[in-house]
Amino acid sequence: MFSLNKKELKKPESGKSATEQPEAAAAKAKKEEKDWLKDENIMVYVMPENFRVQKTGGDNSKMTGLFIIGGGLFFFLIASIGMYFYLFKTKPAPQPTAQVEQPAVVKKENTPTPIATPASETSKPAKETEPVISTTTPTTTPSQTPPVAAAPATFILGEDKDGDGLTDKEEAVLGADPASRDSDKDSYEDGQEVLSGYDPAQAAKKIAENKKLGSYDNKTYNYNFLYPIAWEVTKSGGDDSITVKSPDNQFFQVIVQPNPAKESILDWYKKQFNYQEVTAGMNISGNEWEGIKNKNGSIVYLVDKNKKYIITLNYGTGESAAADYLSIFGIALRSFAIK
Ligand SMILES: [Ca+2]
Ligand SMILES: [Ca+2]
Repeated sequence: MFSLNKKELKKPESGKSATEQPEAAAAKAKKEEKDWLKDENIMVYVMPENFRVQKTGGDNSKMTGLFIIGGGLFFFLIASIGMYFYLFKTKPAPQPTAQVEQPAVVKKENTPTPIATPASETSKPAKETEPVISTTTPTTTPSQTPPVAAAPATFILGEDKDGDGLTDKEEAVLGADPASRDSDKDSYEDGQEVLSGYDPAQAAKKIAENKKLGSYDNKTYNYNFLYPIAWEVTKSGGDDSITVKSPDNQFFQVIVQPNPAKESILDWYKKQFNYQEVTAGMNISGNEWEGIKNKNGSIVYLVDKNKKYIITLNYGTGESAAADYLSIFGIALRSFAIK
């Protein structure tokens, strides 16, 4: 490019000095060329530089302004982000705390669960009022599960004039003396004799020998127990459910139901009544059976040795407010035997 320019610029010069000596002309041309080159260099070099300086100078001030604006914007942006994080990031922070409060609400729901534990403690009174087989209808058809109803935690015992542990009515049933604590004069009190398996009406005789008691035998389920022979025995639903009723409509019931899972009486009882604990005093055992009794001894759930059946024995006072035959029920229970 330069060489082309040189040639182009050289031509008019050489044209002008066509009359001059070729050498001098050449030298002059060379000098001119140099000058021109100088000029050209200056021109070429300086002009853009000035240009650039001016431009860059203008750009600098512009850039500074822009930089200030940009910086301001940047600062504003940072400040905005800061504000955002302060306002909204601290807000989501309360949100987690609100979520922490939600578990606190769950804790509040858990506090009802402790309330539910008092509720299970309120089921303790239900534990006191143990499920009882209906006391008013002794002739109900037996179902798989014995019909249950609330029973008083403690019975009001019938009158016991001589205070020997047997009610006047029980003494009458057994042929003992309601006015004597030791009816057969063998030095043992009537109530104690019954509890020990002895006849309070006959000295040195077992309770099974009492003339007013007989054995009820259930052929289907192979169990037997002592009961007052003067009382009426009725069956309802075959041999599954039998009722032994006193003349004044108090009664015992013996209800048999299958135990397909072959559960122990403890497992069955817990499942049946949702009881968390069975205290040692509730355990009872007899001839070929294990059972659980309620507090006042008016209900016993028992299982036979082979865990084939669950048998429920219960005593109901019927329409009577007083329990006149709890010791007679005790005789039946203690004598209850599975063959
Ligand atoms: Ca008595
Ligand atoms: Ca005696």
